[in-house]
Amino acid sequence: MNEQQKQFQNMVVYQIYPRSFKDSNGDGIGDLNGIIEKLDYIKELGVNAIWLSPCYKSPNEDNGYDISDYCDIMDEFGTLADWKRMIDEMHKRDIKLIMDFVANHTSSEHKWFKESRKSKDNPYRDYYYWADKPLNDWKSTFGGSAWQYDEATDQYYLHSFAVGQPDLNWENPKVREEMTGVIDFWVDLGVDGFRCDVLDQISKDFDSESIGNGPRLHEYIKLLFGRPKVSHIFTVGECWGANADNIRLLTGGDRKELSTVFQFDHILVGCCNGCKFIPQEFVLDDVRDALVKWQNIMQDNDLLTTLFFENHDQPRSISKYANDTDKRYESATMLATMMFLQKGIPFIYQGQEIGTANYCSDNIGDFRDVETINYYNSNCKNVSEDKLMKGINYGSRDNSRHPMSWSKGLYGGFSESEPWIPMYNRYKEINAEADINSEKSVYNYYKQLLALRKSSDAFINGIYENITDNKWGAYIYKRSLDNEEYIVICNFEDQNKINLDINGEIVLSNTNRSSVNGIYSPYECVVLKCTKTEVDMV
Ligand code: TEU
Ligand code: CA
Repeated sequence: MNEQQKQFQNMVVYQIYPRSFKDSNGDGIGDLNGIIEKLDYIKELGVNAIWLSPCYKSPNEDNGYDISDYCDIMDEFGTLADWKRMIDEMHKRDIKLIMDFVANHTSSEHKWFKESRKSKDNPYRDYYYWADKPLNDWKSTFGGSAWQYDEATDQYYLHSFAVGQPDLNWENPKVREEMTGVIDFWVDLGVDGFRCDVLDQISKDFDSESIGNGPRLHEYIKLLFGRPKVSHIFTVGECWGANADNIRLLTGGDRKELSTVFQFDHILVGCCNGCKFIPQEFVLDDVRDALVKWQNIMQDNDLLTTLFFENHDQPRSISKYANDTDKRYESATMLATMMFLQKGIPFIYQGQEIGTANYCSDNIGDFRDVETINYYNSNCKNVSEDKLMKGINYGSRDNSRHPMSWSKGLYGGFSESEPWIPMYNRYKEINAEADINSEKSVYNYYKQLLALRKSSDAFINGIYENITDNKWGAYIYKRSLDNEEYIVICNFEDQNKINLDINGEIVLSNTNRSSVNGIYSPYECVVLKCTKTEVDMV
């Protein structure tokens, strides 16, 4: 880690999916002024940075991840003037703004692509990949071939995602220049960092089986972020292809590439062959093992890592990993404790802090996500409706995209008119107002948890050590620095007997536990500040 990465360890990030966060003008769509209204709510939680999913001009085939103008704001979200007020209001509260940077593809409505598709000799032709025939059998993440036939010039173009998201050709120096220009545009306006969408896909090897990790990846990343002008910003790469071998190249303190990346091994647990719509039996021990593995890799290599369970592409964590009914509070608080006291930067996704669960519907008409709808359409002939909808309810990205529920009022206080996607179906029971005023408040627990994390450098700079040993059904780890030592004990679903030979003081618990030893109830967790740590488990 370089000095800057060490500083970034103090960040706590809250992700906003603007379309579904807060509508300020009653059109059923969240917007930038809505975000401003809720900054105090976010600040109060103990957050000091916001990752904003794309808010640029877009026809919304993929809710803003298909950008038609990188340097302007989506009409439905507001104006550049609104955006400037928003970043000012954030900075006033010492909250950093991390924008989403989509470098791999544009919208097919972007002027570059509109030009590009016109003729083979158009000056923008080489901004994208065109070929007489598909160059390989790559599949689009959203189903079907990644090559789309285009009549105008009788050629195919590459799209790793939706048909309306053509991949940019980074081999073209003009593309590289345009994209560094985009970064500079926002940095000049005061942006503090970028979350970089599928960044490891920008360099391609057409002979390889996978779309990512091409031969010029590091050169391109360095070009974007290794420049002195942007050396102060925070960058986190969405790099599905990051592994133990290349992680140091991407995030090493001397590399001038990324501050950090997201790790997905724990997210892929429970997905059959990586498919989010096909549930696979798992136990939380599998999730723990994935976390332990990456905590160790990152610590051993002195790299900065990220900590998250949720984002706008994933189902709600309590529904997938724990219990979203009678143990909802315990599940939400235990998962948070397990994740966010590890070493790395916490990322909280809107609604997670009030224990929001998955959305359930047996009607495909209630879904909006292009990935979900494509999956439904390509499987509805072969798979029974019941089974298909079960899979969709399990894994759909729309699980996390329903409007944030602020109150039990009309449309959950999100909007005064019908939202663009059905209102979250449990909003009367699960909403910010009810949660904050409840005795078992997930939000208030998050506040305590983040305050605890901030109170001791042991949680930030300290050493991480997994001490679960051979015990199943639990995750027990230690964070220590100099003379300070904390033990985090998270129990999974069963009644579990845990005995530790430790003297200490309970500094956080999601029950009213008075002794660290003994039987743990389902999803119970405890943080102990201790003096002696000889662990002896029964
Ligand atoms: O996602 C990339 C990606 O491959 C997955 O996270 C994807 O969401 C898919 O569901 C995997 O099954 C990023 C963005 O986070 C996502 O929202 C965009 O749709 C995608 O890139 C294209 O920009
Ligand atoms: Ca609106």
